[in-house]
Amino acid sequence: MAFNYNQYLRMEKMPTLWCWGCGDGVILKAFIRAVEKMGWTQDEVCVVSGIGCSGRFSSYVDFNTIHTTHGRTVAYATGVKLANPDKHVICVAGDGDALAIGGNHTIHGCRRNIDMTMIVINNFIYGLTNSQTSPTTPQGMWTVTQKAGNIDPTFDASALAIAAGASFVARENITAPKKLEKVFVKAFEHKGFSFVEALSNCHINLGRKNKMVSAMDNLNWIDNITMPKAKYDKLTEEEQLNLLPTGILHQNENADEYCELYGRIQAAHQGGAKITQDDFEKKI
Ligand SMILES: Cc1ncc(C[n+]2csc(CCOP(=O)(O)OP(=O)(O)O)c2C)c(N)n1
Ligand code: SF4
Ligand SMILES: [Mg+2]
Repeated sequence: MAFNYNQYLRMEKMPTLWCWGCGDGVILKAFIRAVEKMGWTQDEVCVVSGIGCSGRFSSYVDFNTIHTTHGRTVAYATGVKLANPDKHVICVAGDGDALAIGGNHTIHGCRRNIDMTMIVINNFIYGLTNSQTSPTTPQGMWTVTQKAGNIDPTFDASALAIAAGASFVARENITAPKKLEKVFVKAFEHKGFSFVEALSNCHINLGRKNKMVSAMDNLNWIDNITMPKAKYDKLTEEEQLNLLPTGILHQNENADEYCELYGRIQAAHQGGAKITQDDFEKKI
């Protein structure tokens, strides 16, 4: 039987506001298929998105959703998860949202290892607001805020998530939508903070300024700067420069999960007992 996407979409919001050829639609499709593979009901899922073209995500999916303020997805999602540990909480944020204004929240979400998934749609630019430099804009690219080329060193989102303590980190390219779907499933299955960087195109606000006028030009460029991790690992450091490995980059199934630790403290508190430092050490 054909897959019924409409079941997961708010059809009254269609067509989307995304430009023709925008990668956000590819990510939406892979996301829905991954949720379906998990066998979750729509009410068991909560999608929290920020502001940006990527932020529209929560408007289009028919789950519990919060379309929240710029850079604050992890903060809202943390509250949702702690109050509803049984819900599957998924943040969706742009590169600007997750790494510039919301950078601190992202770091501390990774550090706490809360059982949720953060999908960062990295299109290397502020898309919605018309082409301002983001932390992932490659050096040398033209933007409206750096009209003689970006001189900021480029930020590696996945490397940041690993360093900050996320227990699952993966990167995929939207030109491989099946791989993206599989990575989403792996991230959803993981117990702890899973971080997925989905590399996407914004041919309108990155591409047109940088000789990648069509969506395909922009996607070809992403293909040229990415490589599966196994192949990437065989390169010399010099050869790895300016290339991004894809696939699962880091996974630790043994890290303490935050809601579980919090639940144990709560259970110890029940009945109003005072917890000593010795108790605390035993409980966690
Ligand atoms: C507090 C605050 N600052 C600035 C903005 C303006 N603003 C909206 S979206 C955005 C950047 C979007 O870029 P990104 O997060 O990469 O998402 P994309 O549009 O590329 O998906 C900015 C600066 C805002 N809405 N709120
Ligand atoms: S401006 Fe860029 S990111 Fe936004 S919808 Fe258009 S192509 Fe997509
Ligand atoms: Mg962006």
